[in-house]
Amino acid sequence: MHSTSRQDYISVNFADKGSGKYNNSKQWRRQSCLRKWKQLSRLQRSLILFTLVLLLICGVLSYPAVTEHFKGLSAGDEEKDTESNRVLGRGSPPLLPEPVKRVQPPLQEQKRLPNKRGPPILQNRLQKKGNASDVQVENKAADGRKENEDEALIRRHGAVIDTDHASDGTKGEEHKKDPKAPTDQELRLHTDLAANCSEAVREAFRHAWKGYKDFAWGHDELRPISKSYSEWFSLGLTLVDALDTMWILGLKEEFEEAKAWVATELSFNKNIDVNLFESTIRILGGLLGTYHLTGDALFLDKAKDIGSRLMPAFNTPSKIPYSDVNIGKGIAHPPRWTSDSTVAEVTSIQLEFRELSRVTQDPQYQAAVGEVMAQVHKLDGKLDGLVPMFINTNNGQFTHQGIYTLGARADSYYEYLLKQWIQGGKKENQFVEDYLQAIEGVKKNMLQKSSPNGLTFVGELSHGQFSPKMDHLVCFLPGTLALGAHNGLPAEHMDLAKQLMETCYQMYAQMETGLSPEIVHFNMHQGSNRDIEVKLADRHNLLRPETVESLFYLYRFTKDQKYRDWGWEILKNFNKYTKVSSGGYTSINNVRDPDYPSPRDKMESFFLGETLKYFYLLFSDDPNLINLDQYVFNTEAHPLPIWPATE
Ligand code: DMJ
Repeated sequence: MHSTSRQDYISVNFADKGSGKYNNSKQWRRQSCLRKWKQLSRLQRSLILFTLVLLLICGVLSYPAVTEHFKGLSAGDEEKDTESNRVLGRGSPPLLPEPVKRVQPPLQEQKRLPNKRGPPILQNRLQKKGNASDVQVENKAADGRKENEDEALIRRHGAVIDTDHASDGTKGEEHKKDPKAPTDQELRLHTDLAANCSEAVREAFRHAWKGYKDFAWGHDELRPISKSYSEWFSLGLTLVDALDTMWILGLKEEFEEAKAWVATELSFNKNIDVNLFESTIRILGGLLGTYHLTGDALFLDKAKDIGSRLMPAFNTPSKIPYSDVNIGKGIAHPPRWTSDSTVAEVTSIQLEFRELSRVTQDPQYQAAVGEVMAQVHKLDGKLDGLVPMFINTNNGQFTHQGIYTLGARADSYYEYLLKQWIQGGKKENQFVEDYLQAIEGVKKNMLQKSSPNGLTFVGELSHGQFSPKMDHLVCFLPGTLALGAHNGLPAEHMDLAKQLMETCYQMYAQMETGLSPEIVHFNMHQGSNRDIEVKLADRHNLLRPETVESLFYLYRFTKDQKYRDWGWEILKNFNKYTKVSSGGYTSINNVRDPDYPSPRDKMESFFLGETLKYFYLLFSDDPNLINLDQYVFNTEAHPLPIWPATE
């Protein structure tokens, strides 16, 4: 039935073929051709065949639709590779996506691509909200509003690009001259985007502050999930750590209420044990930084008070300070289980005490911390300038020798070598010599590349054995290297800074939440299919600042927009996975589970003191907002002045 209605190519053809009539003359022609072909010599046949094949190839290639088709296919393949690079971090280079204008796949699809991270700012702004932790309870209304603003910005950006490439002859010419140079409009747009990002940081700060104010006012740390607080030193740690951040962000109201608390409530005359390093970098550093920004003597008085109360820590047989001091009783002691102090702790209090001496004209502070540096400089047990993690307060010798890391317990030793040199006007050569030697030591002993994508990373060394383990804390290093290069140290330090910056970014981008774990392990074996592994116990994120800090330095010195894009992406993910609706942000247990990142119920003071400050400075277009030729940041992001040449 069906076939009769389509008789033109079914019924008729089959019938003719079956009867044999239709092909009679054709058959005869074929037979005669065959006879002629057989009469030809083998050489003649080969020549004919060769010519026919050649003609066929030329014909195919000269047919535009076909070539376009093949070109299209290979372009598609390339795109696919780039896409899988984005998903799995595969291929080299580029490891990172180009800033394409592309709409994100729907949420369900995103879920199918769990590792998909990394699109820069414009692309990110199109990312759909959703699947945040059920506990964190995002501020949906605010997010919705932000998203609309973002999309409007993207549309405007799109318009700029399109206009430039379309009818405007002059702009077209400009593009021909230097296709990479941003147009004035694009520059204005970047400023516009940056202003919006800065506002997002201020919003994040206000949200964090609200939680602190509502549930932890005057206490050390907010516990945002349980709407309570925790004490460490009982000194309003978050408030003091955040003072200069509020000043820098222009949050006057918040600053004034915090200042009032400092004036009326902050007392160091308390029978409490504090950790020398932590209270120096957060409290002494915070007060000194705020004093310099505001000129308000209140903060200097408080700085003098805490500084002098910390001094008993240096009363040890070796002059290497104890880890803890009772600031009420004036008695210091090591931890109960050891007489060792941590190397990073005793060598990362110098910027603050040196500055305290300068502003008080009292040399005792600088002398005490200078003695520590002088001793550490002379000690045996270093490996190419790299220091072990512990030092004994009785004999002043390194202990637990043979273990080297740029992470916990050693990190800021290297940072403060460079920064003391900068703080003192680059005159104290010992510091920069030790720093340069240490960086050579890192390059020689600790630097490796991961597989399959060749991410440069800094591993650890244990008795000659290399371990491809890297703490998030190590991500201070790109920023420090860049700062050194900015101050005249080898340009190759900047190259290394850029490579490590990319690695630190990948530590975020390759996680399902887009947030870095505390510790990663890099694959070094050929044939591995991912560069970064995370052990179960290392999956937490404490809202740490190091990567954002380095992004800030890298952007300041290179003006490469990608560093802002990466920062924006990280900020978005902090908002998505760590923001608590009732106020505050929480550290999380599992950066690999976007459905339940598992809140730890703690907002560390450095989130306000450092992380949000560096975010803000990253997006600020004002190079004088903490000019890096006038200020040096302590390891808790408190700006201290670089000493004038006359001093
Ligand atoms: C901060 O207190 C400081 O940045 C310190 O140098 C390292 N640990 C935290 C942030 O991670």
